[in-house]
Order: sequence, then structure tokens, then C-alpha cells
Amino acid sequence: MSIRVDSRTDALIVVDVQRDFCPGGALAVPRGDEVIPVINRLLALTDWLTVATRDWHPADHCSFTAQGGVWPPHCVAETDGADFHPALDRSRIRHVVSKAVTRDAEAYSGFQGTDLAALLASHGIRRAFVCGLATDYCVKATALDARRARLEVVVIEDAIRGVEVNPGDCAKAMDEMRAFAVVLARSADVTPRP
Ligand code: VGL
Ligand code: ZN
Repeated sequence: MSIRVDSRTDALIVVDVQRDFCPGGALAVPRGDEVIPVINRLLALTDWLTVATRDWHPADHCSFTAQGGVWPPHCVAETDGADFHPALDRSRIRHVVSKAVTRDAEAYSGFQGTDLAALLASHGIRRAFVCGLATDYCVKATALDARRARLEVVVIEDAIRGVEVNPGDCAKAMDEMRAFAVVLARSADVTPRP
């Protein structure tokens, strides 16, 4: 199955490829860094709208264990851990969307509390290709919100990795996305429009 990218109506959303979500980081996703070369190829595929989301928390964010949340502190705004991974090709990223930026709001989805939907609409985007970290949290939430925003959604299976807090979480996330008519594709099957 080959999917042809039309740069006028397709956008690439790169979810949370930040140091803290990669091996060595504060909330490392197992093998999270393996998505980076795949994503770099997608970024360079054609001249399309490319957006990178980032988790961008205050130091006392409600999702952190000290505040009663479930996560260790991670992606604190302006810290090294919140930086995009250095291997990610930033030069190809046209827009950066920060999320979960206030203490009391959690946001797994790049659409939640951001202007991402308006950004895509203003560019006439009809289909979003979603990749990044983590499959069972922010990738899933972003893909489902993109569907709710009436976009077609393609998730690139070999350009995502999950946290898998409980065994089966990633498989469940894939099932949920499929149930919302998210298309799952491999990066090798995504080609530029001739
Ligand atoms: C994420 C856990 C906490 C993610 C963000 O980007 O998937 N996961 N914050
Ligand atoms: Zn977070």
C-alpha cells in the first residue's frame, strides 16, 4: 500500500521527540530514539507543513509525582530535558506547538489548549500524518483529536514508540486508533506525489 503525500493538503505532526522521552531522559520511552531517523526522512520527504509538538511543563506541573501525579518530573520548560532530541532535523520543522504549559492542565494531545487545529485549518490541511512519542499517550491522544477535528489521520507505525506502563498498552492504543478510523502505515509506504 502506497500513500502519496500532497504537500498542499497533508501535514506532518511530530509528537514530543524530546530528550526526556528518549533513552537517558527523565521519562525515557524504550528505544524512543529509534524513531528519529525515520522521522527525519519524513520531514524531508517533500515541502509540506511540518509541526512539532513538545511537552512544556512548569516545574510544579500537576502530572508530576510531587503534586500527586503519575510521572516523574519531565520536560520542564527551558530545561535541557525539554529540548528536542539533538538528532531531530529541526531545520525542517515549520511550527512548534507547546502543550501542558500551565500547572493545572495536563494535555497529552497536541490539540489540547493549543492553536494546532486553527493552524492546520488556516493552511487548508485535510490529512495529518502523526509520528513520535509516546504511542500510548501523546501520539494516541493527538491522532484521536485530529480525527475529532475532522482530519484524515495516518499514523506511521515505525515512527512511534510507547511507554507501555502496563503490558499491552501499545496494542490497545493501536486498536483504539483503528476504531477511530486512523490509518496505520509504514514509513516506506509514504511517498511524495509525483
Ligand atoms: C507524555 C507522559 C507524560 C507523552 C507526556 O508525550 O506521551 N507521556 N507526558
Ligand atoms: Zn508530560
